[in-house]
Amino acid sequence: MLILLATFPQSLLVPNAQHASRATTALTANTVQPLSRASTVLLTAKTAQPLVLHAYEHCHFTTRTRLVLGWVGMPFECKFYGYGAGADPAKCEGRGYDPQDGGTVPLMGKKLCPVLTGDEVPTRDGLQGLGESMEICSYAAGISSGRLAPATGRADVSGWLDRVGDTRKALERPRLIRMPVPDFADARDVEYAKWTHTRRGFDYAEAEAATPQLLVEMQAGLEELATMLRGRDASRGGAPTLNAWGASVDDALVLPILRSLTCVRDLKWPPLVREYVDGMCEAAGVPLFTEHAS
Ligand SMILES: N[C@@H](CCC(=O)N[C@@H](CS)C(=O)NCC(=O)O)C(=O)O
Repeated sequence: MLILLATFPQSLLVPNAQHASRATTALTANTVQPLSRASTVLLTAKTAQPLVLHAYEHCHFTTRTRLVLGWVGMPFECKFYGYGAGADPAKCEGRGYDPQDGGTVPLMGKKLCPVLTGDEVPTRDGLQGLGESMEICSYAAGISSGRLAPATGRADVSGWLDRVGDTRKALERPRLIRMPVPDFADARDVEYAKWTHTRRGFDYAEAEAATPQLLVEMQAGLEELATMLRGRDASRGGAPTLNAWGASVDDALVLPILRSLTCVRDLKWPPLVREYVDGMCEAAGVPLFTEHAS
C-alpha cells in the first residue's frame, strides 16, 4: 500500500498573520482515491495558492487594493517589482529593462500594477490575473465575509482629490523615489520613474524648490479634509473615517494619497487626519513612509 501524504503548513498559506482567520477557506482536500486492485491509495491534498497582489510599494492604486484586502481580512501576499522592470527601452527612450519578462508583462502582456492572481481569481481575455484597482477592491469586498461599505460618490471627496492633485504630486514625486522600497531599488527604476513624469512636463528640481509653498497649500488641504471626516470605525480600532458608518471605499480613495504624503518630512498634519492615516493603514497592515521622510 502506498500512501502519499501531502501537507501544507498554514504558514505557507498565511504570510500575514493578521489575516489568518480566512486561511482555511482556501484549502480543499480530495477524498481518498482507490488506484488499483491491490488497493493502493493515493491521498492527496489540493490547496488553492494564496492570493498574490503584484504591486508597487509607492503606487496609490496598489495601496488602494492593499487597504481593501486588508480591511476585509483577505489573506494575500504582496509581490513587489522594480518600477522599470517590464518597460521596453525601445519605446521609452532607453528607459526600462526586461521588456519580455519583467514586472507583470508575463501575466498581463504589459507592465501595470496592481494585479491580483490566485486560483479562484476571475480573469478574462487570456490574461493571468485581475487588473484594475477598483475591480480588485470590488472582488475582494464581494467575496469576503469582511464588512466594507461601498463608495458613496461624495462630491466633496472627489472635489478634494482634484483640488490637491497637483500639490501632492509635486510634494510626493521627488521624495517617493528616495524611499528604500523595491520599486526604486535599481537606478534604472528611478530613471524610468523620472522619465515617465518629466516627459509630461513635471520638473523634479522645480517641485523640490517650491516645497515651502507646497507645504502651505497641502496643510490647508489637510485642514479641509479634517472637516470631512464624519465618523469612526469601531471594528478597526476606532480609527476616523470619512463616513459616519465606518470604513468605506471612499476611504480607499483618499488614504493612498495621505499614505504617500507621509514621505514629506515637514508636512504638519491636523491630529484627526494623522490619526486617520495611522489608524486605517495600520488596520490594513499597510506601512507608512514616515521613517524615511525627507
Ligand atoms: N487604472 C489602473 C491604473 C494603475 C496604474 O496606473 N498603475 C501604475 C503604477 S501607479 C502603473 O503600473 N503604471 C505603469 C507605468 O507607469 O509604467 C488601476 O486603477 O489599477
